Amino acid sequence: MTTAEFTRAGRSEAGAETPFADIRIDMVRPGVLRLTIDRPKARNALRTQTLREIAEALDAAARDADVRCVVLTGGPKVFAAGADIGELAAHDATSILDDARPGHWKAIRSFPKPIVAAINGYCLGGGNELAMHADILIAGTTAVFGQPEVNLGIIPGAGGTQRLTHAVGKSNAMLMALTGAFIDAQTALAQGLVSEVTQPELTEDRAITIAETIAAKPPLAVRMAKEAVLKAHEVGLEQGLHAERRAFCQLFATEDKREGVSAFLEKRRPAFTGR
Ligand code: CO8
Repeated sequence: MTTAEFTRAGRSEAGAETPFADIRIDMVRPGVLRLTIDRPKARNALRTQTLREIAEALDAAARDADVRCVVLTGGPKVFAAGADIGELAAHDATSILDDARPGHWKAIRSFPKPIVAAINGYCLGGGNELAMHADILIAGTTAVFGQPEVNLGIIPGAGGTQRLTHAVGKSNAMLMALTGAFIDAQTALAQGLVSEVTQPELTEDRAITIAETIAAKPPLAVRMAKEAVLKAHEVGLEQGLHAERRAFCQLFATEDKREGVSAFLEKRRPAFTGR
């Protein structure tokens, strides 16, 4: 995708903030796109438009070779307080069948490049489900995680029952989904929901540093590593090992593999091209 096409999807030529209504995107470092949910008055609640904008921004980023990794955040105060409850109120059992949001979630989970989430404050319901679409989760000490849908007479509807269970195990997931109880950042760390806990003012910086590291790696290897790790959640061991082996062998056909190995043997820094 050309810069001009990407601009039409929301990034200015200069890589500055975007005209989206509910999100902001900017190139925060070379190769690193930051996507910030920006509905502070509604605690970053994810209305359909918010999800659509996130999906559109990621779709454009997927096709932009300049983007190697995405940092997903809600800013310093709140990640996202869940689905927009006002919108949920307008649905009944028939209209929810034609809901546009599953399509947007599908686009988000199909994003092939790594996403690092920087989470401060409330990360609830659909917000926690969005965070779990990221590949690496970094939490500030103020982060609070929960799946409080049960309090509304519903259950998580964007993969929460599945991804949360994979992340924290059955008993911990049940505790959250059945009681609606929140957990703090340290508990989320202990349970394996997040990778690290930082001071809140450092959460984004830490996520950006990780994203920068990833952005400097050979993109094809990064993409296949993400795909292979996700397979561990999706298929049985035999199929997962087969997918890993296939990706491993494919990478032996890349220029980046030749460059990475040569650079190591020649004791120099590699120059990866993404081919
Ligand atoms: N939806 C819509 N508006 C919200 C939401 C929300 N999820 N959360 C907060 N707001 C709004 C409030 O209505 C309020 O608006 P106003 O100022 O106009 O009255 C404003 O944000 C500030 O909220 P509070 O005054 O309540 O702020 P507090 O700091 O006191 O409390 C909380 C923050 C704890 C986050 C509290 O607002 C709260 O409990 N929010 C609801 C949390 C929740 O139940 N989330 C789950 C929603 S259901 C869900 O996510 C289902 C997922 C289904 C699939 C995914 C689809 C995207």
